[in-house]
Amino acid sequence: MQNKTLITATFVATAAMVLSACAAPTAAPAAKPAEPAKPAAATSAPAAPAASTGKKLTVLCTVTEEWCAVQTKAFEAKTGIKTTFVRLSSGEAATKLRATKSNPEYSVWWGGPADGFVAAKQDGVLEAYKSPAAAKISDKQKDAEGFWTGVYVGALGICSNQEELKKIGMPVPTSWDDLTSDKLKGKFSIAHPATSGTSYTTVWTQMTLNNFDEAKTLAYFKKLHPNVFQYTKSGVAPAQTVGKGEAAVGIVFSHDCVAAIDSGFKDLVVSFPKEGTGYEIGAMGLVKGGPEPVEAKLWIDWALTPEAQELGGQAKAYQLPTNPDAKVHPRAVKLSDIKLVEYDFDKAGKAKKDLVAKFEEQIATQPK
Ligand code: S7P
Repeated sequence: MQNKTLITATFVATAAMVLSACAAPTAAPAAKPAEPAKPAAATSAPAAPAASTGKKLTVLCTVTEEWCAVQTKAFEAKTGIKTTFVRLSSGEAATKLRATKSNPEYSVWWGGPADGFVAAKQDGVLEAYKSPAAAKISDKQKDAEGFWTGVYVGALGICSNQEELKKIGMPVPTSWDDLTSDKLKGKFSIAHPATSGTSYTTVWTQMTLNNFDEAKTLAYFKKLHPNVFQYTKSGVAPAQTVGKGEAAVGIVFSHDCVAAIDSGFKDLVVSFPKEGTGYEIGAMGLVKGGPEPVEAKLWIDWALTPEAQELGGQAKAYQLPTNPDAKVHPRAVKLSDIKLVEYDFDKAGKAKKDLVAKFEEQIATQPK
């Protein structure tokens, strides 16, 4: 059930949608991708493990620290497996997995856009595991060979600080072009695609909008570059930067801007580019040769249950669940309300290494 009193969704003149702290989604639908879970029938039987192996598990975790903590604590309570996590952004996690390929430190990688998992599969750091619980997940939201399985879905949005926009005399941006406005010089926040899966989703969204023309895509980021206040490592960070007024506008997954609003940054507002926006399937995968394979498989089984997928709200993580039996949080942004690009995760993942290298060469090196 959507709580219609919490999130604003107003169509502005340009037909892009704006969300802020005060009212409810009312927007008309646009393009539809793999629409994830519907509000739940609360009765599905979880495929979660009942007994403890008496062992431990360290999760390589790419969602927010807060959500990693909620999820690992719940898994430990459910299974008795002592569960800790290390939080790394998508690009950093992939680098870590490649660097430790001959002696892996982690057994499961949980969270972050699926294209990062496609790239990791190519790098040979993941192992196929088709969880019985994955039968519930749409074929569009999992790898056919079982190298990754989707756990949540969310769309990129523009996160703006209304007070900062007033100071520079700019309305809430509603297009990708608006982000290149001179008024935003030094006032735009974005993560770097080498470290951040969110940022790579932005790069691939531009690739899609530019008909897979790399030169045009990189030209867009060159034009945007003078506006960039700072390339952050993590994809979530721009919501904080903009919330604090250090920048006026940022690009993040829209749920991260909604979470920032709920954390007290009340001047923030979410809008969506009228040309269409990109989205993620947040995924997980078994690490090849990891030290805790039994526990890692139990994690994957459990993470696909409605019980596990409904925990995000406790950490202000409002992504849409992939299990159709899981309840959708009232603060979640429905994909049917937004115009989305046709995002090809496989193609995006396979192009990632090359495209990120070109971004580093031609636009900016990654933050240290
Ligand atoms: O949990 C919030 C969330 O935005 O974090 C992931 C995001 O890509 C962060 O990782 P990066 O630092 O690599 O960008 C998303 O998958 C997720 O929705």
